[in-house]
Amino acid sequence: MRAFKSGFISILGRPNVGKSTLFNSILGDKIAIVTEKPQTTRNRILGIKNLEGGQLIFLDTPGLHEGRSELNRRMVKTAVASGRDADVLLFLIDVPSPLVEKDRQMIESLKGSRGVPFLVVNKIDLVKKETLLPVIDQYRRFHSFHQVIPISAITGEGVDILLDEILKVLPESPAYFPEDMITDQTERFMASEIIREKVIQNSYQEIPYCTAVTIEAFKEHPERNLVVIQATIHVEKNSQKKILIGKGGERLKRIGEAARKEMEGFLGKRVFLELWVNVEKDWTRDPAALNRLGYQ
Ligand SMILES: Nc1nc2c(ncn2[C@@H]2O[C@H](COP(=O)(O)OP(=O)(O)OP(=O)(O)O)[C@@H](O)[C@H]2O)c(=O)[nH]1
Ligand SMILES: [Mg+2]
Repeated sequence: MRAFKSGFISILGRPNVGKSTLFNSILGDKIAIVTEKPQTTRNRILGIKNLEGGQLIFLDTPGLHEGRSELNRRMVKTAVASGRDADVLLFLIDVPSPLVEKDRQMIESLKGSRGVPFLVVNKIDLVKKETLLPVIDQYRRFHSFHQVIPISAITGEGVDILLDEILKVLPESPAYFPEDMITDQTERFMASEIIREKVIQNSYQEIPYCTAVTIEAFKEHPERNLVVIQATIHVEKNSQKKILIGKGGERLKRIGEAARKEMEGFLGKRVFLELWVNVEKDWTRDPAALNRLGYQ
């Protein structure tokens, strides 16, 4: 019998390359939020994949970028820290729009890590196969990757090969987590993320980048198969609050309805969701406000 293996795999890359999409696709469940806009993920999110020969613990991370606010800095710090102790580093790139020089800096920032580096070439469903090789060559020139694996996180192409190759390099170890556990995220956190996803999907310009969500109450009523959730959406300015609420409260209502529907699917219960909008002046630059809003 082959020995059981376990280890931590950090998913790293520029914003919007498909890290969270890959994470969800591997776990077979929507754990991390995904949007078409960059800088969606802000925290490290852990997900557990059990295979016959081992336990793979994936860390989804915020995109590596150069934003100026304290929030941007904390996001990047979170990502880099999750790469430091990982056994495997998956550097994801977006093959239709490679950013070789910027990706080079990102890979440099993790050179001290002991993790086995993989180059994961994502979104191959969007390009012709013959365009892959020249891009891969450029990346190979500045870093020696253990493996280069083309995938499509959306269609699932290449993902099983990726899992097999990861398992090969993981250390022998018993499982770290119980077999029925899929994530370390609380239901409260996931509820707040679902609301943030709906805000991002229903807003424009700076709003997605200056929105945070906190859960004020999460009350279960098992006898009625109901959860009552009260949440606050924080923005930085009065003008943003007005836009978010919309004419006659129309936008906020749309966000609330989309969030409630998704929460009901994920909790398997009826959800009563109440949303407020609060102005937390310049919170993305204020360390104390960032701590309060969950970005320590
Ligand atoms: N066509 C195609 N689109 C993809 C693929 N993977 C991700 N996307 C899309 O790319 C966009 C960004 O995906 P995310 O998973 O949120 O990207 P991310 O790297 O987690 O982004 P941040 O959290 O902002 O750093 C979404 O619109 C996805 O649907 C893929 O393999 N093919
Ligand atoms: Mg993400």
